[in-house]
Amino acid sequence: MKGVFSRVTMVGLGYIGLPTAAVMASRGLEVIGLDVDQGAVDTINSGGVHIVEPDLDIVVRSVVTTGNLRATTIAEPSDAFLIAVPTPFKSGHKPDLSYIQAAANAIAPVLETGNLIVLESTSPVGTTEKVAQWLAQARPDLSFPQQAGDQSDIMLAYCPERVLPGYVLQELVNNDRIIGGMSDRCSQRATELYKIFVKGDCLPTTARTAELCKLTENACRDVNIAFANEMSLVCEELSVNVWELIALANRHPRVNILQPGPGVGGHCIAVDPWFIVDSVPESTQLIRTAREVNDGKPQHVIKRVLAKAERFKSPSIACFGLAFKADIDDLRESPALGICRDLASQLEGTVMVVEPNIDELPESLKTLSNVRLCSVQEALKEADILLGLVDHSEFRTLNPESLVEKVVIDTRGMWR
Ligand code: SAJ
Repeated sequence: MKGVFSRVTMVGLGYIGLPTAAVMASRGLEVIGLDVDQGAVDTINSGGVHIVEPDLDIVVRSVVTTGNLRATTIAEPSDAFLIAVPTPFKSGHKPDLSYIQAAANAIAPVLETGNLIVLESTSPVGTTEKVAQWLAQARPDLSFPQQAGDQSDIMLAYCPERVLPGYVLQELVNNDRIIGGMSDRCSQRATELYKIFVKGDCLPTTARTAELCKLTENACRDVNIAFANEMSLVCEELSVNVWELIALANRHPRVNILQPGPGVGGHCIAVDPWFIVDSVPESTQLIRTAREVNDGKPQHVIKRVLAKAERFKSPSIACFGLAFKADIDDLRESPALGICRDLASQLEGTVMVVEPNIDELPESLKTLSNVRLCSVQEALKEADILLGLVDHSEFRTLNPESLVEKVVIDTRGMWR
């Protein structure tokens, strides 16, 4: 049942916006995808996708063919506007809200009485209120919830995305959603929209609580990963196998330790906790320290590799994996990428990158003459040191015999 919504605009057609637009379109809504990237707009309008996510290509092709989804760079009137644009940080870990502000500016001229605006981008507490203020300045002819409460012409809510890359299409439908309306009517209207495609529960709250809830979820995961990473340092010093230790500790009914790795990557867990620290710096020692523990891990890995490399005259190091986690092609904030780059610039030798999910090296590695992309077989044949950075399925199933002659540093515990 579509009810009051027949046309919805998705602002931002990235890793969250495009799947959300496609899923809404597959439920019969007319969805307009608004993006500043003309290349992405053209790709989508021709039925293609510019990001990798299982089955997304099939859904996008289908909804573009039926005419339910089309992309544009120019805003059009709609019943609802969802905003899923990036919120990176600037220097000093300060949140950069410029993409959200640009999105608000883009839709302001086409807003009409009765419209709903939902912010999905991960944001510091108070951002939805800021969006409402920007829009009120741009459209003094309309009333907003901070002025008119439940009677406002325009309704605003914050509803964080919570999907896991690799499982986006399932999680978009099945996960529970937090709906933080700026008034009760805003929450009700946003719930009506999400109920068109969400099977999970829609849980109403305030916009500020919803904003902090999203940051809390990712900060919680970051702190837990930091604990695992710290234990991996402890284990190295005490000659204990951290993977065995964690597996055994997790047999306690109330212990559930996550897995250590070469650092925490991606555009969420490595970024979002800073938004809490930036808002309340005096009260966030644990969250800040966890960030520092996780951010310190790549340097620790580099030191270990360089120490092992000393015994070779011109060592070749095969780095297994470049993505920020297993079985995806996303290199954003990837610790593996930074490790490969720093190793290549500090090493008198060669870095062989094995990354089955990409066809060419990213710019930051292309410019280094001692780095090349190669196959698993080449790496196993030629490299002196095998460095496991990402536990892609292709690497987890390697024959253990192919590793025995080599110096192996496995940051993911995949070759135990
Ligand atoms: N990692 C570890 N050890 C672990 C788990 C993860 O080192 O035990 C590393 C990964 O290798 C990766 C990083 O942490 O480098 C982040 O990976 P992730 O799988 O924990 O999370 P993301 O960034 O892919 O997605 C997270 C999810 N948040 C939570 O699980 C609380 C997802 O639900 C959010 O929607 C997403 O952030 C987001 O967009 O905010």
